[in-house]
Amino acid sequence: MAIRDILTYPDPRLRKSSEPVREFDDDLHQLIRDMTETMYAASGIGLAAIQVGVARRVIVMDISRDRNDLQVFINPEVIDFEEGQVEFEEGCLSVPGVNATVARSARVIIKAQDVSGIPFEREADELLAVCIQHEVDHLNGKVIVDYLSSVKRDRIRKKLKKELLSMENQAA
Ligand code: GNR
Ligand code: NI
Repeated sequence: MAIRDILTYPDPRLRKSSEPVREFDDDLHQLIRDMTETMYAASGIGLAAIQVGVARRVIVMDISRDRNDLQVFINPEVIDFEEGQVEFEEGCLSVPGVNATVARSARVIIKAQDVSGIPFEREADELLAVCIQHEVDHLNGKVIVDYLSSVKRDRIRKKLKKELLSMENQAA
């Protein structure tokens, strides 16, 4: 297992739309193990593959308090958005130090495949519904700053770009 680097906004790779998984092979399972380790190491509740630079439709998630309830969704789709919205203050491991209040469906039906490719459906509400919609956004190249005004988004982009440059200069 290995902890992988998490890409940060405005890295252009975070804008890519991820491709469906077709082969449920060792490579996929290795990716899932690395994503899981990376998510736990970063104290996140979810991670999409594109956040570690892999443009595949893979999500890992653990919203449990004890951090012992891993959920994996391959090729997830929201097949039904039920009525009613929730507003939640969201964070993102790819946009460090930023919170954005996002309104999303309070209850959704998810269709996905498990690590072996077996399809399943489940209903999600509360934090699970918020998190899965956040992760599906990543698979479609969308990040939480897109829910902010363009003025705020620009400010965040400049700040994070500057931080990234100073980190690169320190490393050099
Ligand atoms: O760790 C995370 N916390 C979080 C909090 C509120 C709403 C969504 C999230 S997901 C985020 C991890 C992450 O960036 N996943 O893509
Ligand atoms: Ni995120």
